[in-house]
Amino acid sequence: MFVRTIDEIRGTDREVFAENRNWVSRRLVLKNDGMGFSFHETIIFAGTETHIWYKHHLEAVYCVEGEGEVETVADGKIHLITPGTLYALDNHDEHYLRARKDMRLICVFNPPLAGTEIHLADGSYPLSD
Ligand code: 9YT
Repeated sequence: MFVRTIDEIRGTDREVFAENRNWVSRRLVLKNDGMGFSFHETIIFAGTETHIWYKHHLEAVYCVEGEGEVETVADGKIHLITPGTLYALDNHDEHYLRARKDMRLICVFNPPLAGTEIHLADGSYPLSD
């Protein structure tokens, strides 16, 4: 087994900032850990809107702090995100993520991220191989 803390990850290549500084992702479990998923703590900064469309990944997102909303593009539905709420992108759903307060989110990706991915212009991450 292994044990890791967020504090160990700060300032390493497992800490990735969005190019537009909308969020920071601290990646506790990655592909080369061999778990079959990756596991991240992501802070979405207050006042930001991020277009996301994971065409190659499934993602589950669990809010532990803060407040925001997610809007699915296909139907325009807006879901409030507060601590204790999980949303699952089980259909590669294109969406907008907006934070009213800094949101602390626990995110799980299948397939796992390799580590250094940043969002492409279309809101996706590339497949790592
Ligand atoms: C919720 C979400 O997908 N935010 C973007 C960053 C992503 N969670 C990541 O790379 O950790």
